[in-house]
Amino acid sequence: CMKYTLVLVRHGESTWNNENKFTGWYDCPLSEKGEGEAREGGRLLKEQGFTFDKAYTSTLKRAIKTLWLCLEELDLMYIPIINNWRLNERHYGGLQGLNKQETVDKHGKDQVLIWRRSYDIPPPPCEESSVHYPGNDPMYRLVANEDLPFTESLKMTEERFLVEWSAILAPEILHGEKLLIAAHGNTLRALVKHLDDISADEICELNIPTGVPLVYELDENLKPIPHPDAIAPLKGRYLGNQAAIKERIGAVAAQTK
Ligand code: DG2
Repeated sequence: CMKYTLVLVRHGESTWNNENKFTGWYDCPLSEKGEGEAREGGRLLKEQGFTFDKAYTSTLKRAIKTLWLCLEELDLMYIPIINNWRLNERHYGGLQGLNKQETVDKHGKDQVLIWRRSYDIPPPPCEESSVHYPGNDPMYRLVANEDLPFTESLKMTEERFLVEWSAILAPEILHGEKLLIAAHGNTLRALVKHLDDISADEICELNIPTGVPLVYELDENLKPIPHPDAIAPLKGRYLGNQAAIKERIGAVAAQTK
């Protein structure tokens, strides 16, 4: 039987999503369209009667703002928000700031697909002197140096996210707290890979749309209970118009043609 509800949301469209640039840990804001998507996500949750006790997000403003807009629509601005770098997007290394389509033109579609979607092959690293190296950003002043990435594969992202998941989030869910997680395309791919037990091969095909709440019902072992509206290999369901959501999933895949 259904025991716990967990809701995940990828931030709304960011300015760099809109410009089709590899973003990773770069801290760009939401685009105007992205703010609208975030509000719409909050409205859907409100409409369907969801409520939350606590929210988790990254240290990046596109996810934080998405959470704020969702909570405003839900009239839940009072709940505690925890910001943690372990929920940050996968670090895109030396690709951060490059245009995705131009990178395809230069390195070929297959190579770029490996960088975007393979499980354990990281993109090329950034330089230590680069603005993209988190060691040069005061935001990460208190994070141990050995935790700061020069680049990350999905596997590395999963490992550092699961530290926080296992130590903090999973116990809170088991304790009965209703959590809302606002994060990123690849951190959410990492989390659902873990929850839904998706293989390294299958995860390459999985794209997550911006601003759409993804609802999981979990059993007493935090295993997802398959929902009839779930789009395989996910067991959780997206809220909203299913045809429109499928189109938006396709648009994420089509960022590199
Ligand atoms: C995108 C995901 O991250 O890009 O880093 O460019 O979710 O924060 O917009 P997000 C980025 P892809 O892995 O889909 O290329």
